Amino acid sequence: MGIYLVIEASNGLILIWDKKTSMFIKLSPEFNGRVCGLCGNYDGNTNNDFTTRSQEVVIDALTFGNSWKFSSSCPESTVAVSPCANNPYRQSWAQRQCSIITSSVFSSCHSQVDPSNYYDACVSDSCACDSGGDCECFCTAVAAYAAACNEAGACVAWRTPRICRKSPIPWRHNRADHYLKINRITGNINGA
Ligand SMILES: [Ca+2]
Repeated sequence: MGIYLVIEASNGLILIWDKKTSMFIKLSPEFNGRVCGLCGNYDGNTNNDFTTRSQEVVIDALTFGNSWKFSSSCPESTVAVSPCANNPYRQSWAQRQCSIITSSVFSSCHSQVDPSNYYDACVSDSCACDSGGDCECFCTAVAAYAAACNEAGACVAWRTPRICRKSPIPWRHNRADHYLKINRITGNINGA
């Protein structure tokens, strides 16, 4: 049983889901600059990723996010209170757990991918999981850094029997078992 479920569409869209709280969307190069939405426009320029539905480039994340609401009847998002401020009793636990990202375990990656944003996101996500699924949020956050490291050429074996237990078979080796080929995806693609 692999960690990830992979769905590959014939149009070049690949969805990779960890069966928990994380979803990766990959597009083939022909989508370059031909998509829009919350994941950016895939044109290689990060400066215009916050482009609103009305094609305005903004700085504020909320303005950007709210512009892509699926329905105008959905409420506007407002500034979220820091999860660690809401759940202070979880903060030290989250910081201790997430320190794996800045530890020697990932030392081969630190010069390739700056761990600071991933560490902050890990602490925030781990604080936010205040009822059940503690390890899901933590493991997903660390896995996001590991995936970025892998993309940068630094493959780190960080899972252990005690930390986000390792899958018996890496997903890249058995993903064929989980492939679900879909021939056609309908609707617009908002993303990447
Ligand atoms: Ca862009």
